[in-house]
This record gives sequence, structure tokens and C-alpha cells, in this order.
Amino acid sequence: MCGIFAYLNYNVDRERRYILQVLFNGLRRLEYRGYDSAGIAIDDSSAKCNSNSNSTPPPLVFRQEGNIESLVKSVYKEVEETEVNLEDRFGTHAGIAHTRWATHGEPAPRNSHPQTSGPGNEFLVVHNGVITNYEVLKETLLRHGYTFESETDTEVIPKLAKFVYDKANEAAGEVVTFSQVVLEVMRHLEGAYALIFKSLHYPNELIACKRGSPLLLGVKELTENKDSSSAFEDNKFLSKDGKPKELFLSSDANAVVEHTKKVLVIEDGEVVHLKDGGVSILKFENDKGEHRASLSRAFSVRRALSVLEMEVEQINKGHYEHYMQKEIHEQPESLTTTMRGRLIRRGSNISKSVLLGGLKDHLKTIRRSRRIVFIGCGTSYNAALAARPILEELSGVPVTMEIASDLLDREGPIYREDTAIFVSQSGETADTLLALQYALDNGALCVGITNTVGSAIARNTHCGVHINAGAEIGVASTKAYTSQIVVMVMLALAIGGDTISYQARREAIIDGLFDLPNKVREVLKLDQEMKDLAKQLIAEQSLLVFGRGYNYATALEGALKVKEVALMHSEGILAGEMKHGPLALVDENLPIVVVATRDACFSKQQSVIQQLHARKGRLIVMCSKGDASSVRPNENCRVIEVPQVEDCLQPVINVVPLQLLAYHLTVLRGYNVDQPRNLAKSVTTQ
Ligand code: G6Q
Ligand code: GLU
Repeated sequence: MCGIFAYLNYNVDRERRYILQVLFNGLRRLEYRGYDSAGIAIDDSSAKCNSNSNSTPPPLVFRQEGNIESLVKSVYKEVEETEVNLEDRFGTHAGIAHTRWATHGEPAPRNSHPQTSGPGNEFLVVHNGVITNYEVLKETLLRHGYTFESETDTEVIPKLAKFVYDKANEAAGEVVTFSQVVLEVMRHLEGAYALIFKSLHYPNELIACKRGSPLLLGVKELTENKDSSSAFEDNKFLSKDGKPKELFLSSDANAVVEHTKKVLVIEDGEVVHLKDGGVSILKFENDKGEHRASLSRAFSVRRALSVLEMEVEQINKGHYEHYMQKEIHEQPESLTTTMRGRLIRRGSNISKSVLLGGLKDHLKTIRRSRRIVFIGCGTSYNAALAARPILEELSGVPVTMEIASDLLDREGPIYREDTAIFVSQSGETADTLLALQYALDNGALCVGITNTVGSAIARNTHCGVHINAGAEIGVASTKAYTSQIVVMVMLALAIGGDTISYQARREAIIDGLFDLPNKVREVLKLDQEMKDLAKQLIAEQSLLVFGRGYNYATALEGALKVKEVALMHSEGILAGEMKHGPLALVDENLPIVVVATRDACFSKQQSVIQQLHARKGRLIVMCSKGDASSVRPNENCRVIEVPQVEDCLQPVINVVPLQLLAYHLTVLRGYNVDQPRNLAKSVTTQ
């Protein structure tokens, strides 16, 4: 949810037009995260050569409700109507940008970010997250004569910065640094946030800090610097050497990778100061809820830069029309990457095994746990549900399922003897993160399964596995879902690794995993068939999907895809529950997908089909190749035949036609497939 982006060019001449383009492109890269308004702040012309804050003109702020393109249009229009010149050149310049996903106050220009300290834009802030104590802060600031123009929680931040700055100047008369101001502001903030500050008093400087929400720094040195080390030295990894550089701050790597692969994932409690071509980091000693830490307890830290493993191509659509379409079709490759180096098979008769590097030291503890608890939200929860039966079977440990928000609402029991597995594509989902904190507090072993290296879940769990599915831009999760299932099947294999009685079963699954990308390639050939089916369903109001066993998850996930992108009511139902309520809905009009591929539940699903048929149900049956005649109750019943694989891998195959159906339905119905209404990719607020 929401995106933050900043671009600082140091000692390299850039036209205002270029700076705007970099900022707008940064926002476009973050668009997929979900937003409802956008804004930017850049310098007015005379700021470029004048570091005397008294005569520096205030930064220019542009804010718009709606999409980025409407912001772009309004900026160029305003620029045209004023003295602002697009050809003006800046040797050093700090610009900030934001996409907002409203939590406090409707989407409107006044509520968009950057939020300001008041007339003169002395302090400007872009914010991702929620400030939970903003009402108290606002009351205090109101008492000190501040007036507020927005309904956001964010507005207290720049106003507090001005308050701190003015107070410090009045009292000591000494020059207070930008980081000191921000550290003091941060001390008063509660909640989750990532922030970037820009100030009239500190031209060409930026400060980034965070607690909870993600933020990273990208570094591009424009001259080869042989001496530059990849680690911070004396609190500076980029010394103030005067050499030209470009620095980027962003909510995620997608907006940075086209500029540089050298990044620093900013950690909670850190205050990152970009000044004079150098970067320094201060950190609160205790960043876990100790909001009243004193200034003296902030200390300098030394951190290493890391190298992004993603490629620019990953974040482009290539020859596809939409990201969701691309991501569905690249599943054979994403699954291959997920499994790379993790499946071991030497010779046809030699034993096969799974190696998950991030877990190997913890497998014994997991095997001895009293219970394994899967925790996640949405698609990630569904993926865990798909893997639950095989984990129970191979590990012999009871496996329970928790939707993160529900676990927190109930404060459900989590024990020291539990292994809690957190599943999250983004690794930043607020509910899942809070559930992680809850499980850590209760002493459980916490395992993370995420697609985002360096994400909060990856960092804060004891151990884990990256799914390596590559960047997923479409809000509707597709390739991450199938890769998550595969990772959890591998996890089940690793946990059950020393049980002789299951050896044949395990080896069959490993063979199945090796062949899975080919089978996914095969099922993707149903694309046209799913488009035809979508044409038939285009005007429907509702769709039901019945599944059970391994494919209960397929029913939930298929229905979730249809509802979130095609905006059609759609429900995934456990077939065993059919007679306990849903059967009342069945008539000759309501389309019903029944997943009835070959596994231990096959005969039960055949009887479900018969019972639905007896009530004149309008059926679409998904079955294993060759089974069409045995499952189809009459000629009018539509059949989707899919390749058969090992039962625990079947959900990976079965979800693909439903992903394709959701995709085509959406496009045919004319909706935005990559950014569905009201949804955000990273749900960073509760
Ligand atoms: C589904 C969505 C959504 C997502 C959850 C959890 O298509 O992408 O359901 O799975 O919001 O997100 P994370 O997997 O990032 O925790
Ligand atoms: N809470 C802030 C607001 O409503 C920031 C929301 C966001 O993360 O975009 O303005």
C-alpha cells in the first residue's frame, strides 16, 4: 500500500524536466502497490545555488487525487502557467514523491502527500503507514498555534518537525542538524511508518526513517570509485568525496533496480541522512516500541550494501498486455527458480532429497514441535492450506491454520513448543507481521516463507525459505501462490526427511516436482478454452467453486481470483459442506465449478457432481485428463481437463485454469486487471 520515492542527484547536472521524469517513473513503478492519490515536491529554481535558508525559496509541492498520470498532467500544466522552467539545471537536488492509500481522510489534494509544516513548506514529509498517536500530537500542536489543513494523521509530522526546529533554535541558538530534528520527531511518533523528510532549512538533504513499513536506499556512483568499500566506515559508506552520485529512496526495489542494484534495506529505528554526497545512519538503541528513547540513546551504525538479485526485465510486461497475464504464463519458469538447487536427485535409483539451506539447522526442532501453525492472509493463507495435508502426512505433527488477523483478534494460544510458519509474498503484510510479533513474544519457533529478500518477515523470523518467484506486480497473486505451495511441499519433504516408511512417497513427490514446470506448461495451453468459458460467464453475478482435500485451497483461491479482479461475487466452498447450506443456492442458472481431479477424494467429488446435477446445477467440472466421460453428468456440462500429477502438487496445476478464467473475465468485463478496485499489493496497514 502506498509508495514512497525520492531522488537526490549530487554533483551531477540534471534538468528539472529530468528530475520530474525520474520521480514520475519511480511512482509508476510503485503504482502496483495500490494508491488513490499522488504528489511530489521539488525545488524552486533559485534553491539550486543558494544554501542560505533565509533566502531559499520554498520547495514546490504538487498533489493530486487519482492516478499518477493525472498528477503528471497537472504538474506540467502548472509549470506551464508559472515561471517554473523545465530547463533549469540543478547540480544537486533532492526531490520526493508519494502515492497515497488513504487511511485518514478521503482521497483529495489536501490529504495527499507531501504533507507540509505550513506556509513556506519549511518541512515536507511523505509517509507510508499510520501514526496511532496523531490525535494527541495534534492537540498539542493546536495549543501551540498550529493550524491543520488535512484530515491525515501524517500532517502532525512536518508540523512537529517545525516545532522541534524552532524550539531548538530559540533555546540553544546553536545550529541543530536535520537528523537531530528528525530523531526528536521520531521519539514522539507511535505506529507504523516509513518517512522521508525534505526541508527548506536543509536544502539538498533528505532524511529517511522507518518503523514497520518498508524503505530502501539505492546508490549509484557515477564515476568508478575503486576505493569505495561496500560497508559503512565510521558511519559513512559514501564519504563526502565530492564525486557525482545519484541516491534513491523507495518503498521497494522495483523503483530502484533500473537505476542501480546497490541497495541498503533500511531497518526499523534507523535515521538515514543524505547530505553532501554522503550517507550517515543513526539508530535508536531500542526500536521495539521504546518511543520515548532519549536523543543520547541514538548511535551511529555501520551497514553493508547488498546487491539486488532482480533484473529490470522482471518488472516489465514484455510482450504481454498485463502483468497478471505475464505472471500466470511465466509460472513454469518461476517454479523452476523456486526449486533450483533445492531438489537433489543423483542417478535414477539413488535416493532423492530436499535441501532448504535456511532451515537445515532448525529441522530437528520443527520435527519435535507439538504443533505447526500456518499463519498468513489471502492468497498466502490459501497456499498454506493447500500444503497442509502433505505436511501433516509427512511430518506426523498436527498442523493448524490461522488467518493472521483472526489470530490477533482472538489472541489465540501460541506456545513455546509450537512452530509458527508465516507465509507472505510481500513479507510486509501488517496483520502477518503483528502475528509474527505475537508468536515471537509467546516463544514459538518462527519460520518465514516470503518472496521478498530483506522484508520484515524475512528479517524477523528465526529461519525461513525464500520462494524466489521473482517480482510479482499484479495485485492478484498468481505465480507467488504456486511457488509458495511448492516451497511448502519441499518443507514437508525436508521435515519428514528421515522417515523410512515414507521414502517411496517422498521420492515420487520429488520426481513430480522435477516435472511440474512441464505440466504447468501443458495446463497453460487451456488459455483459449478459459477465454471461451469467460465469454460465457461474462454477464453472471456469481460463481461457486467446490473443492475438497488438497483442492479445498484451489476452490478458495480460484474464487478469490475471480472476485478480486473480475469484481464478480465468487465463493470457494468445501465440498463436504455442500449439504450443510450452499446446496440451497443451486439452480439452473448459477455457474458452479467443481474440482474433481484424481486423488483420495475423487469418488466423493463424483457424488457431489451427481447431487448437483440432480438439482439441475449448471456445472463446470475440472477433472484429470481422460476422465471427462466419467465425470460429466450430461453433454451440457462443461469440462476442463488438466494433467494429472502427484496429489499434493495437483493444486499447483488446478489453480492455473482458474487464474486464466479470472484474467479473461476481467479483461472482457473491462476492469483493471493489474490494479483491482480498492485493493493494494502490500497491505501495510491493519
Ligand atoms: C491476492 C492478494 C492477497 C495477498 C494478501 C497477503 O491475490 O495478493 O490476498 O495474498 O494480501 O499478502 P502477502 O502474501 O504479501 O502477505
Ligand atoms: N496514513 C497516511 C494517510 O492517510 C498515509 C497513508 C499511506 O500509507 O499512504 O495519509
